[in-house]
Amino acid sequence: MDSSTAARSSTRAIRSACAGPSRCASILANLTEFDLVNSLHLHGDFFRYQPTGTGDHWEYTDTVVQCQGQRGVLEIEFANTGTFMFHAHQSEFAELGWMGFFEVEG
Ligand SMILES: [Cu+2]
Repeated sequence: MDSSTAARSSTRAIRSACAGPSRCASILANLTEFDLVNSLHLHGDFFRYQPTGTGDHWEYTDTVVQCQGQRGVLEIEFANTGTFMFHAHQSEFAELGWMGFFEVEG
């Protein structure tokens, strides 16, 4: 899979269907085969990120960069309702459509 393949499956809105109305946790993994590095950037809020999903180290950020096969746990606790864009932070991937939206409902 490359970024354009990943993009085709990522342009849909993701509704917050997690435990609370504004908190989402998921595994973020770079499973692209031909792109050495990929990233995720969130607009309008920050999130907690735990590299590899192990240990006690958490980052508080709005951007994560992952090499091939890298993964981590991502927790977003939205402070507000609304539509929040996320996209790859490489312009060429975003231009291919690697972007989507979290629809956060109250
Ligand atoms: Cu942006």
